[in-house]
Amino acid sequence: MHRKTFLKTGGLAGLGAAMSNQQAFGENLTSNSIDKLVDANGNFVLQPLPYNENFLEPYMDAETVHLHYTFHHGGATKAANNDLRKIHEAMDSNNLEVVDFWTKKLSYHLSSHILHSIFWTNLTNKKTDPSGDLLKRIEKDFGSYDKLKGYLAETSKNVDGNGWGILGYQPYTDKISVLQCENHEKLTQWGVIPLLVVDVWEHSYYLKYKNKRADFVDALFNILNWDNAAQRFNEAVRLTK
Ligand code: MN3
Repeated sequence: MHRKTFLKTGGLAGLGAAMSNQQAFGENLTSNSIDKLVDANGNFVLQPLPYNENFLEPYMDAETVHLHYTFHHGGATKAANNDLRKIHEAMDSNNLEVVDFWTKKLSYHLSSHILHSIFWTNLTNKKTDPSGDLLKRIEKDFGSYDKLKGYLAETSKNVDGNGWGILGYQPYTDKISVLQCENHEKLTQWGVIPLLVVDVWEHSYYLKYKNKRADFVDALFNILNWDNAAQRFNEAVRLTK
């Protein structure tokens, strides 16, 4: 790439990153308000980060964001496309011998793509608290925000191995639930729509927090975007009523 082109591209990228988190989140939604994770051809796509890589400093360092977004989330997105292609190839050639393997892989990689896409929009560079209908629902289902916070933090800190702490809306019971997800796809409840997700894979914190996962989870509460979670809650309720 010519230096001039590079500078121009870099400038445009900088401009894009200056958008507010809320704007970028809105632009990544389709008309029915579900995060847009595929292109017009049905291929999984990595949406741009809604901010600069250093936006979450000092709680989440720029290098971690760069590696996490580019190689872990980006890698899962590419792999999910490959898994789907392998499934279609197996069906086209009428050879279903290993189709279960690719189906399992797709569950893992697509779940990673979904959770990471939500994760980036769940973060911001200032302290926020739950508000509106989400706050009312937290108080109804968990007693108070402090109680939920303790529950979500403890659940996230204690995931066995790599995984996620998840606050989600369960439309079958019309309640919000906390899940302790292993890898990206295990220990779910069918139907739960994630509202706020805490990535406790080692790649999420090891550069800055080393082995102190609990410190990372506590720090993350300083940059959780509860406005985004509240917006997701409203949409989840609206879509499933
Ligand atoms: Mn991750």
